[in-house]
Amino acid sequence: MRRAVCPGSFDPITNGHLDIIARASRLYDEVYVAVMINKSKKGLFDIEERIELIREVTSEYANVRVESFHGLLVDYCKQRDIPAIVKGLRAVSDFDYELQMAQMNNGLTGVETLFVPTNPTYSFLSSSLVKEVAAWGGDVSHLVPAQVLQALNQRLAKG
Ligand code: COD
Repeated sequence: MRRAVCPGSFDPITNGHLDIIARASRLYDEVYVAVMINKSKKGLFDIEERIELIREVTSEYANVRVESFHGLLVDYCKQRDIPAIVKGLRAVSDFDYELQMAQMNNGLTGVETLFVPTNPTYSFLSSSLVKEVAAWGGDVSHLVPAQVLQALNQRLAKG
C-alpha cells in the first residue's frame, strides 16, 4: 500500500491545495490530508470546520482521508506508516523554506518529501490572500470551492 500525506494549515482549503491533493490521489493508494494544529496561530476557521470543508470538497476521491494532528509531521507519518510527504511548490519564494523543512524531516526520520509543481492557474494563490481579498469584498469565487466560498462569506458576514 503506497501512502502519502498532504499536510498544511488549510485555513481554508483553496483550489491550489485541492489540485495538489487530487494529483497525489492519482499517484498513491492512500492520501492523508493532515490539518496540522498550531495553537499559537488563531485561524479564521477552527480545526473541525477546516476538516469538514476538506472532507466535503475531497469526497469524490475515495482514497483521501482527512484528519488533524497536533505535533511534529514526522511523528504523524510514523504513526500512520507514511513514507512520503507531498507538497505543492508555487514559486521560487516557496522553495527555500520548503527545502529546509524537507531536509529537516528527512534528517529526523528518513521521511521523503515530493514536490509537485503548482498548476500555473494557482501559482499566486494562498489561504491568507483569499481571506484578505474576501474580507475586503473581492471576488474569490474562482479560487476556492463553492462550499468554502459559502463558509467564508458566512464567517466574514459575522465580522
Ligand atoms: N498551489 C500548490 N500548492 C499549494 C498552494 C497552491 N496555490 N497553496 C498551498 N499549497 C501547498 C504547499 O505545499 C503548502 O506547503 C501546503 O499546500 C499547505 O499550505 P498551507 O498554507 O495550508 O499550510 P502551511 O504552509 O502553513 O503548512 C505548514 C505545515 C503545517 C505543513 C508545517 O508547518 C508543518 O509541518 N507543521 C507541523 C510541525 C512540524 O513538523 N514542524 C517542523 C517542520 S520541519
